Amino acid sequence: MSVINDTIARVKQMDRDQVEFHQAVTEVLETLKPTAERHPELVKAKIYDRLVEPERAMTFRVPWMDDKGNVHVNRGFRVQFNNAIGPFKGGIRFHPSVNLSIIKFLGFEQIFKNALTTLPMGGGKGGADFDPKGKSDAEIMRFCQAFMRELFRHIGPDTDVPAGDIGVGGREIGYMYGYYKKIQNTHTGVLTGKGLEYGGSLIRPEATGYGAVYFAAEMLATRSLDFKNKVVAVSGSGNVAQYAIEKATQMGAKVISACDSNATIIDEKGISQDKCRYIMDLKNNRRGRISEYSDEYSCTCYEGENVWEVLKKQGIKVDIALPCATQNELGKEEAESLVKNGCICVTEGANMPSTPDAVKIFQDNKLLYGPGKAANAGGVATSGLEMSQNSLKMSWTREEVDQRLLIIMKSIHKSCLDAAETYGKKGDYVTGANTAGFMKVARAMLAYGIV
Ligand code: NDP
Ligand code: 2IT
Repeated sequence: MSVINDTIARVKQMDRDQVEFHQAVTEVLETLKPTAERHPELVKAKIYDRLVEPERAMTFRVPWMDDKGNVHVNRGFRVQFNNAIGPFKGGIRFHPSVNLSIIKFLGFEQIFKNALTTLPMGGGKGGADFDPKGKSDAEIMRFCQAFMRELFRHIGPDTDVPAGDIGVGGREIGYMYGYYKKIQNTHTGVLTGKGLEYGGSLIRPEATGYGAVYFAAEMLATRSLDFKNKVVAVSGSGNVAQYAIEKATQMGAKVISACDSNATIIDEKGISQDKCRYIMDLKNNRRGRISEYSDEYSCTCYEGENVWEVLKKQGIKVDIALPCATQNELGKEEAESLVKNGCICVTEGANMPSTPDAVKIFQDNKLLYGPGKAANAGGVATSGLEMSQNSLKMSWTREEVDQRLLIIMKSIHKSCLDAAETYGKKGDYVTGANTAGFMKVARAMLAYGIV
């Protein structure tokens, strides 16, 4: 479909160096070609060209002072991508690799993800090229305050509602929300992922990891399979990975891996609930390295390699793979090795963790493959539930929120399969997720006219 090809070509030409953004746009738009054939009204209204252009993209200076009195300057970002179906919504990432391309890819993915959740949320993303590693609490606080000193003017509970992502968890949200409240003198649901004492929702910390496992369970059920006695590989050891490990283990699986940016641990005995709590304490309280796990539990540790590289090199077999670390962590050769070793299901807790070549290998070999924008939507869905509770000035119980999360994940799974079938790609979760998310947003954009 030439309209779609033209849009992809335009993005590549206009935003030449934004490789991650090109990757996300190409992956989504390629699967949307049938929508352009069936809905000439979308083509006429230039919905595809409008979709790839953010409503607005801000970059800003973030000056801050370290404990020794040295001044540093970082670059902050907020990309407000699309608010057709609700306020802009999406996380904030603090990582030295952050640039406009990465924030745009994440914001673009967020549009479709948020539409899939069934809740009224548009897509956005933000962050800074700040490295939280090795910083004191006071330095983190000063950075968060400096970041919010500019961000506050762009956000609001009905305008744009940020949350966490890589490098931004409960501590950072606390510092950012506290500063927003101070300078705006309002107590609103302007950030999600807040602490329970000041408007947070139960289950929000667990939601992305739990949701990804609920989604994987739905995928497995289509082949009459489940997590019981399955060997599972999880990558990462942060928020998403921790709760994916916990939930998969609760469902009867044996999770054998975790990693951080320095090393991978392989624990053939399985990461039990106790060991998972050790990882949570290590990463969230002591801010240590995953290699310490191998000293504590005498298992193997591979320095300088991620989970997928280790599985390939060591020829380790897993039934289910849950990439939960970062974008493009799982490449072609690692995908080939997973397939060769009998992996049946890959469900993404992270955003775009599999490269396009890897995705093709999963699909060609008929693996169950659940793309991040569907499988990890439980996090933002529960952020949506946090917004609802803030508006109602109420808080729901743990069981109530968990039940709603489960229902939402099942509904996303069904929407993906239904849309895939409607658009001639039965069982293809990539087409399903992109198309179902897109059609909701596109119909809203059409209703508004040319704005
Ligand atoms: P965290 O910062 O809590 O954890 C990230 C983890 O990934 C850390 O263990 C980190 O290691 C590891 N990691 C980062 N980069 C690399 C790398 N290059 N190689 C190996 N390991 C790496 O972030 P989250 O768990 O929140 O996010 C993980 C993924 O999930 C991201 O893709 C994020 O966008 C996505 N996501 C997050 C949601 C949320 O609610 N938090 C919701 C939906 C998706 P180290 O400790 O060394 O930095
Ligand atoms: O990628 C994501 O969906 C997130 N980082 C969570 C966003 C949110 O607003 O909860």
